[in-house]
Amino acid sequence: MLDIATLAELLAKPQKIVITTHHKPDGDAMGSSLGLYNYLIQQGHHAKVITPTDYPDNISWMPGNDDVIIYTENLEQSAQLIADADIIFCLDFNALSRINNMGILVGESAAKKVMIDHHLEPADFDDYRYWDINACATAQLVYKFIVKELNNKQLVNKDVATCLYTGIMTDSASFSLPNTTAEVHRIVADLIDAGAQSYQIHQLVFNNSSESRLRFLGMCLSEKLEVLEEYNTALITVSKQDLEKYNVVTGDTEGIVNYALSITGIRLAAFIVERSDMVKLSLRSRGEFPANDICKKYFNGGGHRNAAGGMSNSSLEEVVNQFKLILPEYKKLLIQ
Ligand SMILES: [Mn+2]
Repeated sequence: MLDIATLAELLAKPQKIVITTHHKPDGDAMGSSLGLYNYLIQQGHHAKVITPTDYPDNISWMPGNDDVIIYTENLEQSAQLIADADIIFCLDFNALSRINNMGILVGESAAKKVMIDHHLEPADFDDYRYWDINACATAQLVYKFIVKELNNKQLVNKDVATCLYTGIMTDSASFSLPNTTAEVHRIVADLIDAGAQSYQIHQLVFNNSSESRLRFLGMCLSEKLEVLEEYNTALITVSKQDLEKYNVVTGDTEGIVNYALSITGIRLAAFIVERSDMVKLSLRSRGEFPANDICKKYFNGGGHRNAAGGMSNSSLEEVVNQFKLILPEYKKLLIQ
Protein backbone atom coordinates (compact mmCIF):
# COMPACT_ATOMS: atom_id res chain seq x y z
CA MET A 1 0.00 0.00 0.00
CA LEU A 2 1.12 3.55 -0.81
CA ASP A 3 0.53 6.43 1.55
CA ILE A 4 -0.53 9.84 0.32
CA ALA A 5 2.91 11.38 0.91
CA THR A 6 4.58 8.78 -1.34
CA LEU A 7 1.86 9.16 -3.98
CA ALA A 8 2.15 12.96 -3.86
CA GLU A 9 5.91 12.65 -4.28
CA LEU A 10 5.44 10.37 -7.29
CA LEU A 11 3.00 12.85 -8.81
CA ALA A 12 5.43 15.72 -8.28
CA LYS A 13 7.44 14.46 -11.28
CA PRO A 14 6.00 13.78 -14.76
CA GLN A 15 4.74 10.20 -14.99
CA LYS A 16 3.14 7.96 -17.59
CA ILE A 17 -0.43 7.78 -16.37
CA VAL A 18 -3.48 5.83 -17.52
CA ILE A 19 -6.90 6.79 -16.20
CA THR A 20 -9.65 4.25 -16.64
CA THR A 21 -13.25 3.83 -15.60
CA HIS A 22 -16.05 1.30 -15.76
CA HIS A 23 -17.71 -0.47 -18.70
CA LYS A 24 -20.30 1.73 -20.45
CA PRO A 25 -19.11 4.94 -18.78
CA ASP A 26 -21.75 7.30 -17.41
CA GLY A 27 -21.51 11.02 -16.61
CA ASP A 28 -19.62 10.44 -13.38
CA ALA A 29 -17.22 7.95 -14.98
CA MET A 30 -16.32 10.39 -17.77
CA GLY A 31 -16.54 13.51 -15.60
CA SER A 32 -14.20 12.17 -12.94
CA SER A 33 -11.79 10.67 -15.51
CA LEU A 34 -11.54 13.83 -17.63
CA GLY A 35 -11.52 16.04 -14.53
CA LEU A 36 -8.46 14.20 -13.26
CA TYR A 37 -6.95 14.17 -16.77
CA ASN A 38 -7.26 17.95 -17.11
CA TYR A 39 -5.64 18.32 -13.69
CA LEU A 40 -2.72 15.98 -14.45
CA ILE A 41 -1.79 17.41 -17.85
CA GLN A 42 -1.18 20.80 -16.23
CA GLN A 43 1.67 19.18 -14.30
CA GLY A 44 3.39 17.76 -17.36
CA HIS A 45 2.26 14.17 -16.88
CA HIS A 46 1.73 12.02 -19.93
CA ALA A 47 -1.89 11.09 -19.13
CA LYS A 48 -4.41 9.12 -21.20
CA VAL A 49 -8.01 8.23 -20.44
CA ILE A 50 -8.86 4.73 -21.72
CA THR A 51 -12.49 3.62 -21.49
CA PRO A 52 -13.38 -0.10 -21.73
CA THR A 53 -16.25 0.68 -24.15
CA ASP A 54 -17.90 3.58 -25.91
CA TYR A 55 -20.25 6.00 -24.16
CA PRO A 56 -23.22 8.24 -25.00
CA ASP A 57 -23.07 11.42 -27.10
CA ASN A 58 -24.51 13.62 -24.36
CA ILE A 59 -21.36 13.07 -22.27
CA SER A 60 -18.91 13.17 -25.22
CA TRP A 61 -18.30 16.91 -25.22
CA MET A 62 -16.21 17.46 -22.07
CA PRO A 63 -12.76 19.10 -22.33
CA GLY A 64 -10.21 16.42 -23.23
CA ASN A 65 -12.81 14.12 -24.81
CA ASP A 66 -11.01 14.11 -28.18
CA ASP A 67 -7.99 12.58 -26.48
CA VAL A 68 -9.93 9.63 -24.95
CA ILE A 69 -9.03 6.16 -26.21
CA ILE A 70 -11.77 3.54 -26.42
CA TYR A 71 -10.22 0.17 -25.63
CA THR A 72 -12.43 -1.95 -27.90
CA GLU A 73 -11.50 0.26 -30.86
CA ASN A 74 -7.75 0.54 -30.06
CA LEU A 75 -6.67 -2.78 -28.54
CA GLU A 76 -2.93 -2.61 -29.23
CA GLN A 77 -2.40 1.02 -28.31
CA SER A 78 -4.39 0.55 -25.08
CA ALA A 79 -2.45 -2.57 -24.09
CA GLN A 80 0.84 -0.76 -24.68
CA LEU A 81 -0.17 2.29 -22.64
CA ILE A 82 -1.39 0.10 -19.77
CA ALA A 83 1.77 -2.03 -19.78
CA ASP A 84 4.05 1.04 -19.88
CA ALA A 85 2.18 3.09 -17.27
CA ASP A 86 3.78 4.20 -14.01
CA ILE A 87 0.41 4.89 -12.41
CA ILE A 88 -3.10 3.71 -13.31
CA PHE A 89 -6.03 5.59 -11.82
CA CYS A 90 -9.14 3.45 -11.51
CA LEU A 91 -12.12 5.76 -11.18
CA ASP A 92 -15.75 5.03 -10.33
CA PHE A 93 -15.31 1.25 -10.08
CA ASN A 94 -13.67 -1.06 -7.59
CA ALA A 95 -13.30 -4.49 -9.17
CA LEU A 96 -11.29 -5.31 -12.29
CA SER A 97 -14.25 -7.30 -13.68
CA ARG A 98 -15.98 -3.93 -14.24
CA ILE A 99 -13.54 -3.07 -17.04
CA ASN A 100 -13.98 -6.30 -19.01
CA ASN A 101 -10.85 -7.67 -20.73
CA MET A 102 -8.93 -4.55 -19.81
CA GLY A 103 -9.02 -5.84 -16.23
CA ILE A 104 -6.46 -8.54 -17.07
CA LEU A 105 -4.08 -5.95 -18.57
CA VAL A 106 -4.47 -3.59 -15.63
CA GLY A 107 -3.96 -6.47 -13.19
CA GLU A 108 -0.77 -7.54 -14.98
CA SER A 109 0.69 -4.03 -15.32
CA ALA A 110 3.48 -3.14 -12.90
CA ALA A 111 1.96 0.35 -12.54
CA LYS A 112 0.86 1.60 -9.13
CA LYS A 113 -2.93 1.41 -9.02
CA VAL A 114 -4.92 4.20 -7.44
CA MET A 115 -8.61 3.55 -6.78
CA ILE A 116 -10.95 6.51 -6.34
CA ASP A 117 -14.50 5.25 -5.91
CA HIS A 118 -17.79 5.29 -4.04
CA HIS A 119 -19.22 1.80 -4.67
CA LEU A 120 -19.70 -0.90 -2.04
CA GLU A 121 -17.29 -3.76 -1.38
CA PRO A 122 -14.05 -2.86 -3.16
CA ALA A 123 -11.87 -5.71 -4.42
CA ASP A 124 -8.24 -5.80 -3.41
CA PHE A 125 -6.17 -4.84 -6.47
CA ASP A 126 -5.08 -1.30 -5.62
CA ASP A 127 -1.96 0.29 -4.09
CA TYR A 128 -3.70 3.43 -2.89
CA ARG A 129 -7.40 3.85 -2.15
CA TYR A 130 -9.50 6.98 -1.84
CA TRP A 131 -12.89 5.46 -1.25
CA ASP A 132 -16.07 6.69 0.41
CA ILE A 133 -19.49 5.12 -0.11
CA ASN A 134 -21.13 8.26 1.26
CA ALA A 135 -19.82 10.36 -1.62
CA CYS A 136 -22.55 11.17 -4.14
CA ALA A 137 -20.13 10.87 -7.04
CA THR A 138 -16.57 9.81 -7.75
CA ALA A 139 -16.12 13.33 -9.17
CA GLN A 140 -16.71 14.65 -5.64
CA LEU A 141 -13.85 12.42 -4.43
CA VAL A 142 -11.57 13.49 -7.30
CA TYR A 143 -12.16 17.11 -6.24
CA LYS A 144 -11.29 16.28 -2.63
CA PHE A 145 -8.27 14.25 -3.72
CA ILE A 146 -6.90 17.22 -5.67
CA VAL A 147 -7.84 19.90 -3.14
CA LYS A 148 -7.50 18.19 0.25
CA GLU A 149 -5.01 15.37 -0.32
CA LEU A 150 -2.73 17.05 -2.88
CA ASN A 151 -3.37 20.67 -1.83
CA ASN A 152 -3.71 21.87 -5.40
CA LYS A 153 -6.95 23.83 -5.49
CA GLN A 154 -5.31 26.41 -7.74
CA LEU A 155 -5.11 23.75 -10.47
CA VAL A 156 -8.89 23.27 -10.53
CA ASN A 157 -9.27 25.31 -13.71
CA LYS A 158 -12.32 25.72 -15.93
CA ASP A 159 -11.73 22.40 -17.73
CA VAL A 160 -11.29 20.43 -14.49
CA ALA A 161 -14.31 22.16 -12.96
CA THR A 162 -16.54 21.53 -15.99
CA CYS A 163 -15.81 17.79 -15.93
CA LEU A 164 -16.19 17.39 -12.16
CA TYR A 165 -19.42 19.41 -12.14
CA THR A 166 -20.82 17.07 -14.82
CA GLY A 167 -19.88 14.01 -12.77
CA ILE A 168 -21.51 15.31 -9.60
CA MET A 169 -24.60 16.59 -11.42
CA THR A 170 -25.29 13.32 -13.22
CA ASP A 171 -24.57 10.92 -10.33
CA SER A 172 -26.63 12.95 -7.86
CA ALA A 173 -29.56 13.08 -10.33
CA SER A 174 -29.21 16.87 -10.59
CA PHE A 175 -28.42 17.34 -6.91
CA SER A 176 -31.61 15.55 -5.82
CA LEU A 177 -30.44 12.33 -4.15
CA PRO A 178 -30.16 12.08 -0.35
CA ASN A 179 -26.35 12.06 -0.47
CA THR A 180 -26.27 15.54 -2.03
CA THR A 181 -25.06 17.09 1.23
CA ALA A 182 -24.15 20.67 2.10
CA GLU A 183 -20.54 19.69 1.43
CA VAL A 184 -21.47 18.63 -2.09
CA HIS A 185 -23.17 21.98 -2.69
CA ARG A 186 -20.06 23.79 -1.38
CA ILE A 187 -17.88 21.81 -3.78
CA VAL A 188 -20.29 22.57 -6.62
CA ALA A 189 -20.13 26.26 -5.73
CA ASP A 190 -16.32 26.08 -5.86
CA LEU A 191 -16.56 24.45 -9.29
CA ILE A 192 -18.82 27.23 -10.56
CA ASP A 193 -16.36 29.79 -9.14
CA ALA A 194 -13.62 27.96 -11.05
CA GLY A 195 -15.51 28.37 -14.33
CA ALA A 196 -18.04 25.51 -14.66
CA GLN A 197 -21.10 26.85 -16.46
CA SER A 198 -24.00 25.08 -14.83
CA TYR A 199 -26.70 26.18 -17.27
CA GLN A 200 -24.69 25.11 -20.28
CA ILE A 201 -23.73 21.76 -18.75
CA HIS A 202 -27.38 20.97 -17.97
CA GLN A 203 -28.33 21.81 -21.57
CA LEU A 204 -25.59 19.61 -23.03
CA VAL A 205 -26.33 16.61 -20.82
CA PHE A 206 -30.11 16.65 -20.44
CA ASN A 207 -31.50 18.59 -23.40
CA ASN A 208 -29.51 16.75 -26.00
CA SER A 209 -31.81 13.86 -26.97
CA SER A 210 -32.29 12.39 -30.41
CA GLU A 211 -35.85 12.23 -31.72
CA SER A 212 -35.75 8.42 -31.72
CA ARG A 213 -34.63 8.38 -28.08
CA LEU A 214 -37.61 10.50 -27.10
CA ARG A 215 -40.03 8.32 -29.08
CA PHE A 216 -38.48 5.23 -27.48
CA LEU A 217 -39.05 6.75 -24.05
CA GLY A 218 -42.67 7.49 -25.00
CA MET A 219 -43.17 3.87 -26.04
CA CYS A 220 -41.64 2.62 -22.77
CA LEU A 221 -44.00 4.76 -20.70
CA SER A 222 -47.20 4.17 -22.65
CA GLU A 223 -46.80 0.52 -23.62
CA LYS A 224 -44.17 -1.14 -21.44
CA LEU A 225 -44.79 0.22 -17.96
CA GLU A 226 -46.40 -2.18 -15.52
CA VAL A 227 -47.43 -1.11 -12.01
CA LEU A 228 -47.78 -3.77 -9.32
CA GLU A 229 -49.73 -1.84 -6.74
CA GLU A 230 -49.73 -4.65 -4.22
CA TYR A 231 -45.94 -4.33 -3.98
CA ASN A 232 -45.49 -0.60 -4.65
CA THR A 233 -43.36 -1.70 -7.56
CA ALA A 234 -43.23 -0.57 -11.17
CA LEU A 235 -41.34 -2.14 -14.03
CA ILE A 236 -40.57 -1.40 -17.65
CA THR A 237 -39.66 -4.33 -19.88
CA VAL A 238 -38.04 -3.87 -23.27
CA SER A 239 -37.26 -6.56 -25.85
CA LYS A 240 -34.51 -6.80 -28.44
CA GLN A 241 -37.10 -6.03 -31.15
CA ASP A 242 -38.08 -2.80 -29.36
CA LEU A 243 -34.42 -1.70 -29.27
CA GLU A 244 -34.05 -2.40 -32.98
CA LYS A 245 -37.30 -0.69 -33.94
CA TYR A 246 -36.21 2.58 -32.30
CA ASN A 247 -32.51 2.33 -33.27
CA VAL A 248 -31.57 2.51 -29.60
CA VAL A 249 -27.89 3.38 -29.12
CA THR A 250 -25.55 3.50 -26.11
CA GLY A 251 -27.03 5.67 -23.40
CA ASP A 252 -30.58 5.82 -24.79
CA THR A 253 -31.96 3.58 -22.02
CA GLU A 254 -30.14 5.53 -19.31
CA GLY A 255 -32.44 7.00 -16.67
CA ILE A 256 -35.70 5.55 -18.00
CA VAL A 257 -36.08 3.51 -14.80
CA ASN A 258 -36.38 6.78 -12.86
CA TYR A 259 -39.70 7.55 -14.56
CA ALA A 260 -41.14 4.36 -13.09
CA LEU A 261 -39.82 5.37 -9.66
CA SER A 262 -41.42 8.82 -9.97
CA ILE A 263 -44.96 7.42 -9.55
CA THR A 264 -46.43 8.35 -6.16
CA GLY A 265 -46.03 5.53 -3.64
CA ILE A 266 -43.65 3.42 -5.75
CA ARG A 267 -40.73 2.16 -3.67
CA LEU A 268 -39.07 -0.14 -6.19
CA ALA A 269 -38.67 0.35 -9.93
CA ALA A 270 -37.08 -1.95 -12.48
CA PHE A 271 -35.98 -1.52 -16.07
CA ILE A 272 -35.48 -4.91 -17.66
CA VAL A 273 -33.93 -4.99 -21.11
CA GLU A 274 -33.07 -7.83 -23.49
CA ARG A 275 -29.60 -7.24 -24.92
CA SER A 276 -28.02 -9.38 -27.63
CA ASP A 277 -26.24 -11.71 -25.22
CA MET A 278 -28.07 -11.33 -21.89
CA VAL A 279 -30.94 -9.70 -20.04
CA LYS A 280 -29.95 -6.68 -17.97
CA LEU A 281 -31.78 -5.21 -15.01
CA SER A 282 -31.56 -1.72 -13.53
CA LEU A 283 -33.25 -1.28 -10.17
CA ARG A 284 -33.99 1.93 -8.29
CA SER A 285 -35.58 2.20 -4.85
CA ARG A 286 -36.71 4.71 -2.29
CA GLY A 287 -35.54 5.02 1.32
CA GLU A 288 -34.23 1.95 3.07
CA PHE A 289 -35.28 -0.56 0.43
CA PRO A 290 -32.16 -2.54 -0.63
CA ALA A 291 -32.28 -2.74 -4.43
CA ASN A 292 -28.69 -4.04 -4.39
CA ASP A 293 -29.78 -7.00 -2.26
CA ILE A 294 -32.12 -8.27 -5.02
CA CYS A 295 -29.42 -7.81 -7.67
CA LYS A 296 -26.78 -9.55 -5.62
CA LYS A 297 -28.95 -12.46 -4.50
CA TYR A 298 -30.76 -13.21 -7.75
CA PHE A 299 -29.19 -11.43 -10.71
CA ASN A 300 -25.36 -11.67 -10.53
CA GLY A 301 -25.02 -8.00 -9.72
CA GLY A 302 -25.03 -5.41 -6.99
CA GLY A 303 -24.59 -1.69 -6.51
CA HIS A 304 -25.87 0.93 -4.14
CA ARG A 305 -28.91 0.54 -1.88
CA ASN A 306 -31.07 2.83 -4.04
CA ALA A 307 -29.47 2.14 -7.42
CA ALA A 308 -28.32 -1.30 -8.47
CA GLY A 309 -27.94 -3.50 -11.51
CA GLY A 310 -27.80 -7.13 -12.49
CA MET A 311 -27.93 -9.56 -15.40
CA SER A 312 -29.24 -12.97 -16.32
CA ASN A 313 -28.75 -15.49 -19.10
CA SER A 314 -32.41 -16.58 -18.93
CA SER A 315 -34.99 -15.35 -21.43
CA LEU A 316 -36.62 -11.95 -20.99
CA GLU A 317 -39.92 -13.57 -20.04
CA GLU A 318 -38.25 -15.79 -17.44
CA VAL A 319 -36.38 -12.86 -15.90
CA VAL A 320 -39.57 -10.79 -15.62
CA ASN A 321 -41.36 -13.74 -14.01
CA GLN A 322 -38.48 -14.35 -11.63
CA PHE A 323 -38.44 -10.67 -10.64
CA LYS A 324 -42.17 -10.79 -9.86
CA LEU A 325 -41.80 -14.01 -7.88
CA ILE A 326 -39.13 -12.41 -5.68
CA LEU A 327 -41.38 -9.54 -4.60
CA PRO A 328 -43.39 -11.43 -1.92
CA GLU A 329 -40.12 -12.01 -0.04
CA TYR A 330 -39.67 -8.23 0.16
CA LYS A 331 -43.34 -7.32 0.63
CA LYS A 332 -42.92 -6.08 4.20
CA LEU A 333 -40.22 -3.61 3.16
CA LEU A 334 -42.15 -2.57 0.06
CA ILE A 335 -45.45 -1.69 1.74
CA GLN A 336 -44.04 0.21 4.73
MN1 LIG B 1 -20.33 7.18 -9.74
